Amino acid sequence: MHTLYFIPGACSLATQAILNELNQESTLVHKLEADHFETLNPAGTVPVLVDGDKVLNEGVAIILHLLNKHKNNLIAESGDARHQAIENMLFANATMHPAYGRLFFAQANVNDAAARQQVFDSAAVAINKLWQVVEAKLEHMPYLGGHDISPADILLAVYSRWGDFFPVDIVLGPRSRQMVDAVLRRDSMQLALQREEAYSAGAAA
Ligand SMILES: N[C@@H](CCC(=O)N[C@@H](CS)C(=O)NCC(=O)O)C(=O)O
Repeated sequence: MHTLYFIPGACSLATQAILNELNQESTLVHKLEADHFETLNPAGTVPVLVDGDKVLNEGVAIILHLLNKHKNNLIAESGDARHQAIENMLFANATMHPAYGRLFFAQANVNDAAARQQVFDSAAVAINKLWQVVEAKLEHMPYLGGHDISPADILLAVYSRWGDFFPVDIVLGPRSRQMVDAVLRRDSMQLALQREEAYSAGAAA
């Protein structure tokens, strides 16, 4: 049994989708409802996963922990294909995620509207450039992992939803759009979204 600390729509959504892909049960706890969240993750970020007596931080490390533990078709067991899958996960988590992070940072910290829009626009240029990198990676295959979905596809699909919160034009190429839509339609993601919604509805009731 796992406990996943989350924020609705945040990158913890990818962790939950992966738990669902692996048919692993999880209890969700909103970060703001956790007792002393900083003892679970001093950095203050989600996802945090508690798996038995282990407290795990950092999205990619959490996903690798789950993939090592549970048999799956999401990542190759060894060799170049595994290396490529990890590289793609880090491209998503350490390159694309921070690029979107600039939008959230500007929203929270730049008070002057014109200056804020300028930061939004520059961030969007950088994000669009990275989506072009994804588009190139998908030239010969539907997913970053090849014919089948991989963890990096799930991470990128979650981040792709964040552009909607800001007055920016984030442009995904047609192959990236197709990949993202396929990931968002999957049962694992639909269930994750429904559980986040149900949690929020329960909290509001
Ligand atoms: N590299 C970290 C990034 C985590 C991160 O930035 N999470 C964001 C949400 S996507 C967060 O928790 N921000 C703090 C907050 O919103 O309270 C990871 O993958 O775990």
